[in-house]
Amino acid sequence: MKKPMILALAFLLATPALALRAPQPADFEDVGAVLSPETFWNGADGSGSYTSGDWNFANIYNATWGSWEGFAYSNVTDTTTKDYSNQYAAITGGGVRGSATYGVAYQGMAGPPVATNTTGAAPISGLYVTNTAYAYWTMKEGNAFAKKFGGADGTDPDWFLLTITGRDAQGAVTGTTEVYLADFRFSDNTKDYILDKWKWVDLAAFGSTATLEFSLSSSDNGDWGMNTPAYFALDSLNGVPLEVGADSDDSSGCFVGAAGQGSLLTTLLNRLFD
Ligand SMILES: [Ca+2]
Ligand SMILES: [Ca+2]
Repeated sequence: MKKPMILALAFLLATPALALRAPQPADFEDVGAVLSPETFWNGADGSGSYTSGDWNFANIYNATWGSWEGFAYSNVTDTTTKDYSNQYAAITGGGVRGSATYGVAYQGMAGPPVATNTTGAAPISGLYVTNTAYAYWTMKEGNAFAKKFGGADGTDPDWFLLTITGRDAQGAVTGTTEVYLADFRFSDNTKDYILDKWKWVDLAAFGSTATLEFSLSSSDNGDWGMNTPAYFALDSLNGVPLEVGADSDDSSGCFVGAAGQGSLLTTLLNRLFD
């Protein structure tokens, strides 16, 4: 482990342009600092977006209907209310590393929510994602609009998928990755899951990226589109992954392979200039 660390550090020191400005992750604590407990921001002020760290999160608010889409942020801790009234809650009941605030995304009529790096295209480490309580309980138990994942006998190969697409400043795709927020496709049903922890998604292989688009799809669809509530929660965008096993069910924080090299660099950058 030491040798690649030293090599990466040497590379950093030999590249002063890289070290001029520390990338600021979107941890949502900056915007969340003025939120009252158990509340959220959903764009009702008509501002059309918010910025946390280096990242701007687009929002569309409809004052006539009191509805929103794109990105909100929240410090709601209620993980047990199962319906739409609890649409701003992450199933974890809080943010990454015990933080209060996290982002909530909803894919509405305008299509996949988009986050934009306000500093332009820059290397990206990844982000944490999890389910919202509303989507989690809908998949777990079903409701009037959506099926219980797995079906009555638990064997239906249902899935709820988040597809993340990175683009450079010119709009060219820098990378695409898929994260299953729920996956019942395993023939061994004991492996079926609905994500209920923060999961690190490594995007280092995307390289220099200006925007991230988050698209949700599901195996459960009807005449009006997807039946599964089109929400997910996010935190620590372009931050540093926790040590494996801390509160992640994911092993992509390991320094393995080419993508790991990018993570290591970003990790060092963040640690050096935090
Ligand atoms: Ca946070
Ligand atoms: Ca299965």
